[in-house]
Amino acid sequence: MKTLFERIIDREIPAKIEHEDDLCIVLHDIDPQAPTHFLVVPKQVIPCIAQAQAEHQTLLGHLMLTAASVAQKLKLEGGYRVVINNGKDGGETVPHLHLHVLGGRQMAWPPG
Ligand code: DGP
Repeated sequence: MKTLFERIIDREIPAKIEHEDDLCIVLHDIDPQAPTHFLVVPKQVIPCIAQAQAEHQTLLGHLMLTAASVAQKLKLEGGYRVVINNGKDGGETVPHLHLHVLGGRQMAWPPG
C-alpha cells in the first residue's frame, strides 16, 4: 500500500508543492506548526531514519541540502529548525521518512 507521501508524489492527493526533483519532493505541511513549515520527502520510501542504511547516504545528504536551499528560497533568513521524528516516541505519524523545516518564529528549547 502506498504511503500518504507516495500518494502526494503521484498527485493522487493535492498538496502545495514547493520543489521537486528526481530524488525528493518538498511540500507545505497541512498542519503548520510555524509560519513556514515544509516537509522534505524522498521519493524512495525509507520508513524512518532508524531504518536508513549506508546506501542511502547520498540521498540523505540531498534531503539536507534541499532543506537548506528551499529555506533560503522562502527567505528564512532569521533561522529555522530541521526535525526528523522517528517512531512512536519521536512523534512520527507518517511512516515515510521526511524532514520538517520550521521557521518564521523563535523556536523554543527543549521541544515538546
Ligand atoms: P510526522 O508526524 O513527523 O510523521 O509528520 C507528518 C506530517 O505530515 C505532519 O506534520 C502533518 C503532515 N501531513 C499529514 N497529512 C498531510 C497531508 O495530507 N498533506 C500535507 N501537506 N501534509 C500532511
